[in-house]
Amino acid sequence: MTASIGPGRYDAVVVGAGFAGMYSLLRLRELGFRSAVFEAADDVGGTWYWNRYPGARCDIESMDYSYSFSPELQQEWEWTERYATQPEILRYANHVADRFDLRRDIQFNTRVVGATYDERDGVWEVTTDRGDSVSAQFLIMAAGVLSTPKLPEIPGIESFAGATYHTANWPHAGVDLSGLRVGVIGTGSSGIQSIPLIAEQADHLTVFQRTPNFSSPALNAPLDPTFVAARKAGYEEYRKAARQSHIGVVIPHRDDLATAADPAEREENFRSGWTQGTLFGLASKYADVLIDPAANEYVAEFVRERIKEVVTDPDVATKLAPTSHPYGTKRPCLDTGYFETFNRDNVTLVDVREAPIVAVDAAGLRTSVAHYDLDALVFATGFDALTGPLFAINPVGVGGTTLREKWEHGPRTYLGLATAGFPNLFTITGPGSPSVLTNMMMSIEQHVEWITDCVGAMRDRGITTIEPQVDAEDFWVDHVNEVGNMTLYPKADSWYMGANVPGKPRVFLPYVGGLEIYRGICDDVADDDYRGFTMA
Ligand code: NA7
Repeated sequence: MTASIGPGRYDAVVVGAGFAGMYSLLRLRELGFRSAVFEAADDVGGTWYWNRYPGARCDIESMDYSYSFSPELQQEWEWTERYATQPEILRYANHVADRFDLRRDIQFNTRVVGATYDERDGVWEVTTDRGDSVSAQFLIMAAGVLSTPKLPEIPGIESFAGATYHTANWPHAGVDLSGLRVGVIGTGSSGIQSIPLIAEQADHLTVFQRTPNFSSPALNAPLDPTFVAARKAGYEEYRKAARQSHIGVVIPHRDDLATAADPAEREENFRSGWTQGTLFGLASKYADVLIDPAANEYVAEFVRERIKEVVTDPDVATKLAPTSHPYGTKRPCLDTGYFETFNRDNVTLVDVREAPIVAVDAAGLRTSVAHYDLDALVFATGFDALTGPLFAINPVGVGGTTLREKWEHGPRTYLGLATAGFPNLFTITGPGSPSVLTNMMMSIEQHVEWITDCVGAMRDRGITTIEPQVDAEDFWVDHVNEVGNMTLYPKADSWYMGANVPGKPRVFLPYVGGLEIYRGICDDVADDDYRGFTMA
């Protein structure tokens, strides 16, 4: 059953029915709040609804990347692989929607296009692309962080005679690329996951790489039933530890420094990290990898050596070996046969840093030195991350100020949850929260629980509005920047820094202090009568 949201007044409007929106709805319902959820897609799943490109898969392990709030849910659901594929995660999202009967409050095929705060009545007026207009006391932005796909700024894209695809908007019926000359632009996670499978299908694949990325083998495999049984037996304890961990996944804490380590021992450690097949296997071996350039270089060189071992053509191997950013400062990737793909006869790597892309034309793509004839072009070019989905709605707050105007020089939030001048508006895993630096499921649960506890407490105390104080927000923005600047992250032109979108302010968007520290701060704020917020 799906909803048709009628006009009128709601306690809360939730934007988006991905994992953040679904859990928000469930918690609001438990509070007895009358809630309406709008979702642009025709079903639940958010990121996992849209990103259907070949090879799309989570790179946090399935038994971590799943809700922990319901012991029954986590016991009954059976993941089949260590790293779940997009279809399996989407099946899980659908199972959750059915199990908790969520669809009756979700209106699909409906994009929220505007939200204006009515100061007189203290409500948000929310409008959609289908002409709905509803008002709500609370507005919860669960619109995702990697949900505004970005095309490259290349002249002539519209003139291309073949088919074009963005990895984040992949046709639901799938795409048959067999027999075609395919070009892929982009070598982030989406490119690195899809390129090996596209290469198997295409007659010829040309990969246009601007920045080589660090990637390590995922070592994906079917889940071992003994491991699953043991994890399920201790799931509650494991989840407790994950909630109190730095990244929302339980990994050993280390104080040792790579720069102080014995070289043989360091090599040994990196080899063991490499064979873990996890995103953090290498960076977590030493405490200084993301802080000290010398320590980072040890990891970077280790990965470059592995690439050179796999790729048979030394020129291609050199081009694939990242040297322009420290390890981990762009999201590292987990792959299945990515570097091996460049040993295939039907795959060509084009370094577009060396020979920049000039234009797309009807027949293909032109760089400064050559023309590549193509039948299909795949954009694995990423997203306007974190702020893009919020600016697409561009809420209008107190005094008619838009979020875009307020965040002109970079996002300003208190705890990554709310922003002054926009009362009763909450963001989930937005800027200033640990968000994309963590297992998103753990961050989503923490945010949703904090927000719903807050609005429940407000109702119980007869409080109608909550809004951050400007000095508390200033303090948080400074703190987020300060800890970000203690790391090597700002050294890369990454989407974490907003660097992939022309004109976007160069600001480190997520909070790198760690989920456990962040959770403690949020709990303290709530326990201290929502310190830093004005409640009226
Ligand atoms: P990413 O990680 O932002 O990757 C986008 C890729 O596209 C990256 O290699 C970019 O190169 C490349 N790109 C973007 N624009 C261009 C142009 N104009 N020319 C050439 N190359 C270009 O997006 P993904 O979808 O792969 O992954 C996003 C996140 O999803 C990922 O980090 C995980 O958290 C899951 P650049 O590096 O900017 O030089």
